[in-house]
Amino acid sequence: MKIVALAGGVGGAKLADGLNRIDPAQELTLVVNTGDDFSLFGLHISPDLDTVCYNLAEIENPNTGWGRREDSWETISEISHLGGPDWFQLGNKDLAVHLERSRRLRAGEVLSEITRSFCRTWGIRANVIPMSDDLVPTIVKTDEGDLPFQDYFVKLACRPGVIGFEYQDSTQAVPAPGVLGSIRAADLVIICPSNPWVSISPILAIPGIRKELLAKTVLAVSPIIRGAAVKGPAAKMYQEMGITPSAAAVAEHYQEILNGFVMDQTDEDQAANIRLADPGVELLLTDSWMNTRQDRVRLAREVIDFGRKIIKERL
Ligand code: FO1
Repeated sequence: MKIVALAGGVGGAKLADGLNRIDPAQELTLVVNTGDDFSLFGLHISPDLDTVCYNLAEIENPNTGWGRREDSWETISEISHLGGPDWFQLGNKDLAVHLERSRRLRAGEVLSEITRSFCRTWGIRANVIPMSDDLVPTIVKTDEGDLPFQDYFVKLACRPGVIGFEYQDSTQAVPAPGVLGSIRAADLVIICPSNPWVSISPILAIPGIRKELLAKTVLAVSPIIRGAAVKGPAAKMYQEMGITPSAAAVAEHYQEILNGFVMDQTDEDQAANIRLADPGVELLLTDSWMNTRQDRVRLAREVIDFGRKIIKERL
């Protein structure tokens, strides 16, 4: 089966990893958020691309989910000692990736080519593509003003109250080569349990992507369980924008493009609301926690089986 998954952040990377490990192998393309890309020390940093790739290559830091396993911190410590910016924790191995990516960008390669080359080196089976080779920085509109995403997320630890989001320059951006084609050819599109506002909406803001999805069987997995985000500020964001954080709120977020929705079995009380708001959407209630690598594969398998069932019914 040809599968496209949209992903960003640690939750998204976990399911992407599960989908990549399924046996027998599926033809998997991962379209990854780059709205959180930013520049530091003159380097181009792509945290979500790296988080997805590190998880697929099993070289991720298992404690944080982002950054590298068994990394060391001499460079950032020395920068800190010199009075430089030390708010974004860059390990030495991770820094090598940003240095080499930035060198290649300056030499004229585009992000999607560089990503393909890195994935070959890391032995990654799936086709990993950034949503765009163009810069589309996410701006968080807050009660303390407009903030670049990493300033809001890391420097200010998500403290400012969120008013809204801007996916800057998205209207002029072009999907990276292979994004639209892989969606067009896909049997199933899976929206990973990533933050809807800052991981998935930036992808949907790239011209052409949403339109392609309307013609597809699309499933989303809720990153919110019992009103709280599994990781990160998604629930806080919903709350501050006046929406009760819930699986139902996530389903509503994607309503226009959704055929199926996967939510945690402990959220059964949400099911009726979702069915009422969108009678066309099919629901799968399951254990959606991914604490171990086996959990990732189990959930990925369940999501794919659910997708197969919906595809059959839609024929
Ligand atoms: N997140 C943090 O909360 N603090 C950090 O210092 C930090 C460093 C970092 C370095 C490399 C990388 O690839 C990711 C890193 N992240 C850090 C995570 C990142 O900011 C977020 O996970 C994403 O941008 C949101 O999906």
